[in-house]
Amino acid sequence: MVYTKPHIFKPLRTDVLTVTPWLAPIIWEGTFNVDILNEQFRQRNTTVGLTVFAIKKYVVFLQQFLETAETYFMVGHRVKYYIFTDRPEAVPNITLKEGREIIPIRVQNYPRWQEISMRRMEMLNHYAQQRFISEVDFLVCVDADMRFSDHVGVEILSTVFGTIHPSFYAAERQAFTYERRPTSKAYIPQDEGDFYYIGAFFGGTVAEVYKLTEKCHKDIMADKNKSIEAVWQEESHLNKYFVYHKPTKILSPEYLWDNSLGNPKFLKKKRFLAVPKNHAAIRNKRNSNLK
Ligand code: 4GW
Ligand code: MN
Repeated sequence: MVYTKPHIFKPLRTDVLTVTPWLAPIIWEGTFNVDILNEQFRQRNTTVGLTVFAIKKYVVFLQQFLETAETYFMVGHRVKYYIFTDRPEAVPNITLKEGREIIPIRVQNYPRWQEISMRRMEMLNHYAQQRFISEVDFLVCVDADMRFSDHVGVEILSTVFGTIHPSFYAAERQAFTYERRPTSKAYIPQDEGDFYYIGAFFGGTVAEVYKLTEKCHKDIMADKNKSIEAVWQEESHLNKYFVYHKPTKILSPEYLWDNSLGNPKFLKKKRFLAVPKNHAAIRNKRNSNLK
């Protein structure tokens, strides 16, 4: 394999932070060689599980989600799409590349949207132990109202990873929308926390996603028993988890962007984009913090 040699006096990016104080890489365009990484992960015959929930009306997002994933997500590697849905018959029948498979998983619906969103932790935890552990090496857990628009490959894979929320990459701690009520299990004090991570994109090895989802689900249930619900539901619990179990890799906002946030100079690629929702047609309420 032919490629340019790394040079100790030539940092690949000087405009953005590329490593955290606990030495986890932050993944930006220009910082990695995809050929080297593909070779490493192919040697191990890596299989990736992409989990997505499409409950009720959210099945409308699946066609574009899956079609764009076929073009950009883990191309050349083994992929299993786990589609959690209450309407398995509505999962589109898409022609997939070799080594890729769609696996619908029937799950129940919950009447409150907050519950639909939060119960993802419980269901991921259950299926991690039941099924994913024997079928895939890594899990990538994402929202359904998304489309891939550029390369998302094995550079994201690590023991446990999170993604910087595109609305808060430059924000100070006080501006992070962490849960601030000490009575919630998701509480984070004002002087703690590194980044504000988005609930729509996280993952890791099956064992680590099992631990993460177990902790988040247990804390969600503990809150529920005290009649408290964290300000941004499971995203608040994910952020709490990452304060005390720091991610081993962090995805830059290239990996979750929203075009309503513009085109900042540092953003060389937009790899995974939020699909604008017709809020009136698709959902009852909830203002997204993706703004
Ligand atoms: C309000 O009426 C709703 S419905 C808010 C979320 C709803 C919902 C979410 C749903 O009806 N069905 C569903 O499958 N979901 C899943 O939860 C889906 O995977 C979605 O991407 C994820 C998080 O909800 P969201 O994308 O609407 O949240 P934001 O706007 O914060 O990305
Ligand atoms: Mn979403």
